Amino acid sequence: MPFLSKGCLGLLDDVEFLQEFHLFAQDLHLFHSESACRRELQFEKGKVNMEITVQSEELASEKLSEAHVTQAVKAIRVDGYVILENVINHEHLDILRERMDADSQILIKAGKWGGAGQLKGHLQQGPPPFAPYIFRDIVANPYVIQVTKALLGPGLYNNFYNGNTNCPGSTTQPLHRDGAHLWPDQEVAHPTAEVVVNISPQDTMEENGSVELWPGSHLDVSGRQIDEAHEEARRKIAPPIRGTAKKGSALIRDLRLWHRGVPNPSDETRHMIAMIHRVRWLRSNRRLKYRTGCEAAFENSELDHNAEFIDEMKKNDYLFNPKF
Ligand SMILES: O=C(O)CCC(=O)C(=O)O
Repeated sequence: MPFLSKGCLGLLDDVEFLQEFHLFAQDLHLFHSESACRRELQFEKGKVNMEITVQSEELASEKLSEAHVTQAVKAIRVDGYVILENVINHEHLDILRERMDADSQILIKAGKWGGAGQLKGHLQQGPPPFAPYIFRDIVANPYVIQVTKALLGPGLYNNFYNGNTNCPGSTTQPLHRDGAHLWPDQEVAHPTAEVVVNISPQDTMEENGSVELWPGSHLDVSGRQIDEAHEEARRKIAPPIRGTAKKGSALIRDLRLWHRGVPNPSDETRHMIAMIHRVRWLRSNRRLKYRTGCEAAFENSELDHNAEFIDEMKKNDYLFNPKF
């Protein structure tokens, strides 16, 4: 069983850990100076674009400009999310969408509702972890990794490859975060240590149930449960927006950002692949399983894919028994 990992899983010695933690602490300082500017940034909102369209020169060199990296990192730190547009080949997305549509029907037929609250109409649905459905511009997108590396530092690794499908007739999920703050009872939030990378194989918008996002809520240091009073108080500060994104985009969001699935009024399923990039020193016992034959998509990447390639995979196991 070959592994594709540079050894992220808790193998740091103490000195290395302290050095990295020191860098994180420096980041914390920078982060709070930036948070202090949050009001001004909101005031200037028209000028602070949460959506970055990757330009032809950047595509040619497979590298974002420094200005775009800075803008993306700042957007995630301050508002909790950014959308990189024009970074994924549409043909790849079409191939994936066709297969994922068919997979949704299998889960729907089995009544296997999932995601937050396990409500009817929402599926916890991962993309097929084998060729020909693994694409480098999805699992190892260089523009996404440039941003997540700038945010999380070298040695970052992926800890998730699954997703959420919002089906026609779905209802509203409970408002939630995908992960808590690393330390409980903080007075101020720590910098981003994990981000979710969401990629949809189609345009996402209100009309097909794009995810609801609550800007800036990743900095809210209250507990994991979000009750109605808290929701209403937050709405007055910064109301939710929708994760509207063109096909070919990647939405990168702080794991702590409040969000939820809302009704999909269309007659088509809306898929949303999810990966989770983590700072190197967060431990994980999980290795992500892919079937042998798709290794090339993961090679020469600055992201540690934390991947294990296996010869045998039971039919539909990735749909019914994803191991988180
Ligand atoms: O599908 C969506 O729009 C959001 C799903 C979600 O956040 C969840 O199930 O945890």
